[in-house]
Amino acid sequence: MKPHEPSLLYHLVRFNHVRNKEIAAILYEMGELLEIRGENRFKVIAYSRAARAIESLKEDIEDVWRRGELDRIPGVGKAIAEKISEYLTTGHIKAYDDLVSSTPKGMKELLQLQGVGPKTVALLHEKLGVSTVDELEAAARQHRIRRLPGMGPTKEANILKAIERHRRRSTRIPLSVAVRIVEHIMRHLEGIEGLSNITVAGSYRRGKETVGDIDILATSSRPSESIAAFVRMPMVDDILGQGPTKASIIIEGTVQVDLRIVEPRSYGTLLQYFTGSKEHNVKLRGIALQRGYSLSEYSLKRLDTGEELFFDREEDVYKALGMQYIPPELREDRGEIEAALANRLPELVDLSSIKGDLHVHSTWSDGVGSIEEMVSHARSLGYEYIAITDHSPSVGIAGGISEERLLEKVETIYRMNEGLEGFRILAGTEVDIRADGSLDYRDEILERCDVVVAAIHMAQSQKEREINSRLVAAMENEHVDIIAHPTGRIIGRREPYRVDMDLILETAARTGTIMEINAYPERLDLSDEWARRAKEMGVRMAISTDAHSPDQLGFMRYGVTVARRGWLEPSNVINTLSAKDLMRHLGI
Ligand code: DGT
Ligand code: CA
Ligand code: CA
Repeated sequence: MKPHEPSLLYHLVRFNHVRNKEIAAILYEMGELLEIRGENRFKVIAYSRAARAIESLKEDIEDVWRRGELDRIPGVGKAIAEKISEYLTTGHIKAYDDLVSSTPKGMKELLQLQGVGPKTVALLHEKLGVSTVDELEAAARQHRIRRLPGMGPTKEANILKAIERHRRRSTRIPLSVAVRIVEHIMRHLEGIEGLSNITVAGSYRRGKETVGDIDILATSSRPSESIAAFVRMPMVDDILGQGPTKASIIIEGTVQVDLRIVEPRSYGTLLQYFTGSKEHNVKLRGIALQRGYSLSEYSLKRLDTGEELFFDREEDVYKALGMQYIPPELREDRGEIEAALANRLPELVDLSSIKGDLHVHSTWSDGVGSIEEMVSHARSLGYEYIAITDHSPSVGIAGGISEERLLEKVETIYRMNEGLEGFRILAGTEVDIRADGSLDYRDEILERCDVVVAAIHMAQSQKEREINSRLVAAMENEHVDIIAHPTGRIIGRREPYRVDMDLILETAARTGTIMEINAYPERLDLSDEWARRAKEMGVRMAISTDAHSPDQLGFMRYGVTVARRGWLEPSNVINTLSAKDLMRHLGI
């Protein structure tokens, strides 16, 4: 992550209260640690009460301290005032440091479990000697928890569930999994009476490659009934929280979905806010302040007159701030606000501008669709062409085909094209770049193909220098048109191979080699950031699905999302060309 740049807003809103927040956080934590350790209840309460008072203090605590009035803050007694004073003078509180160092680390982690508070942690520690999540799990499995005062079989089972969730909590889900879940939920939400304007916001709407949780906004004529119907949906595993206009549920074991029922008149600002990213929002609020407005999720308020403007459409929020509408995929604070203010946002590529797919497999290698089936599905998507690019022999596990078979395939495709009207099948290959940088087919064979896609599959653990020279050698081969999945990463499973991408993109620019944005959901390779760099370096890209079945041609949407997040315009993407222009470009 790039270093955080303090924005104007940060200074205006946060600066004055930074100390207050720090101190409140420490006091809260002291209260919890004391409670875990079974300390006197009044002492525990004193800390949380003081923390709350400081949190809601209107003025800077340092000013109060300079006036010597710390103990005049309601809830702050002499002992706590001394600790605050110690903090403001020395930067730390000895009693806090001692408390932290003498509390087993695992006990603080126990507090993060849903439904487990300091009192429970203290009880578990005192009665069962539990001080880590693992020990708690063992105790629950041995049914030692249900016998404790105030516990029981249900609470014990809930603890096990909370542990499971806690363990998987950091796992973000791939966008494609989120899409499947959202589509499933949507079918149910659409049937809930009174619920309308349902939009998924958050990282999902921005099209991030992985999604932490799913944030849904909607309006409703009967909010509490809508919420009740939401938490009753059949696929709900758990309800994390439920209020009159908001609920959080767990689906498929670990995926959190939040539904917020919002006011129609603020729908535009709310959608803007909950789409994020946080970094984008922070910068946008800074711009609003510069223009004399305070932007919140409810309204845009004039600072001088206090007049409040409401927006039911998100577009109007950006308009009121004097900038172009920013597509959600760009909202990462990577220069999009500056570009929108200067009226220089890119005209992003979209699915409707895609005219074909340049990397798909058929039953000739490891695909499950015949060429005819792939073609017929491609035509149903409105495409003008498709390149059938089966594997070469080195990739034996993927059914790579011999030179003879490839030539046979090329002939077959030529014949098929003769009977086709308004569609072109390109005879291609996904040729393996071998460990020594040579290609898996001889040049005279590659020459017979319309499209040559080259890729590394084997020997991926080589040193950077070796990987670089393999890719450069492939790009320098005059028959190679496209490099597939250029970094080799598999999301959540395999890091990119060691490769100098700047060198690779420079070579692509020099040799006119097209770089692939592989749309396969586990790949998304090039990533959004590399795609943007490639664009800046003048490299053209192909968005390709690597489909191994007809329905996987539908992965194109994920590739297009990556391209949009990489600021790509149609002219940066080769498969926005018509069949005629593409063939001219490829010299067919
Ligand atoms: P995720 O769920 O980790 O993939 O990422 P997001 O972006 O969906 O984040 P999430 O679910 O925590 O919050 C949804 C949006 O709400 C986020 O994109 C922006 C907004 N938001 C949340 N917390 C804050 C905040 O502290 N400040 C600001 N300005 N916006 C926030
Ligand atoms: Ca989210
Ligand atoms: Ca959320």
